Amino acid sequence: MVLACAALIGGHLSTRANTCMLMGRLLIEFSSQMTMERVQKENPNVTEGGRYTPPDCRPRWKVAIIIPFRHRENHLKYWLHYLHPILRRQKIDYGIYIINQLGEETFNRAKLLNVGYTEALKDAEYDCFIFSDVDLIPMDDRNLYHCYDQPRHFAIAMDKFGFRLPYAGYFGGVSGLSKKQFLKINGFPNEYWGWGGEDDDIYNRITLNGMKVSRPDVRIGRYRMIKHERDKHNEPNPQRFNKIQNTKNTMKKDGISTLTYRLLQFKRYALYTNISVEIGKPPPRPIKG
Ligand code: BGN
Repeated sequence: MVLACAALIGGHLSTRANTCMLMGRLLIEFSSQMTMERVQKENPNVTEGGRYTPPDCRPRWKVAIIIPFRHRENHLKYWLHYLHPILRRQKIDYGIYIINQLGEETFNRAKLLNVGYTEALKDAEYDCFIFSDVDLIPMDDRNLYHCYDQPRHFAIAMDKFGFRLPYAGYFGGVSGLSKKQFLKINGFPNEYWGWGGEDDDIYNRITLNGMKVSRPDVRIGRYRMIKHERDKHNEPNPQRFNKIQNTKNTMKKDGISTLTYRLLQFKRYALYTNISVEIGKPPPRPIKG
């Protein structure tokens, strides 16, 4: 008989169905040198493309983990080093997808996430999508990486914000939506070029469509962010203040239904699948005159 995978019951992991292997609070540090070879040796049961299915139970969700990416190879090593073992202990059925924006045009996080959703679905029948920045590592493995009744915000207590939500409507860093929830909001906006605001737009889409964000306990949703310099070609987007006021009008005409991009490479590595895409550039700003 195949058992259902453990679920959180009243804040505690059910150990009835299968042995609970979670550890709770974890020590996360980034000072030791990390190599892909080491991470590969540590994770022999992860299969080609960064896929894993628990051998001893039947998970409720099939989870695609989508990471928007450009020039962060070092962060990716730490992310894989920490996350593969955590996800395995959580008995998640998952695949890891790195969505790499080719070229040096302005970065567009939310559009890359839409690409990740689309490409992951071409690869397997996922019904749950977790969108994670590459520099965010959960500090507690009870923060379960699957989907919930409502869109989930995972990264609610980051070290850089003093382990608190920076504001009530914050939806950045790591979030997760079921396929149904994602389609209900027409996916994510494609028109946020540069840093900021796209996560607020996604939050607006969720509430405007009658859903509510679900979150873990603040003691469990803790994260460490890998420190880094500000990225090039990802300057704060000056239009973001205006744009987040207009989600109600823009969400129907800008989203997964209008996504266009050019797929240049789809390659399975041992610990992740790498998808390199061209996603274009911001439209020219009208000249005031
Ligand atoms: C907010 C940004 C988010 C970002 C958080 C945390 C904007 C929109 C105009 C207010 N939103 O201020 O995108 O995730 O800070 O850094 O800039």
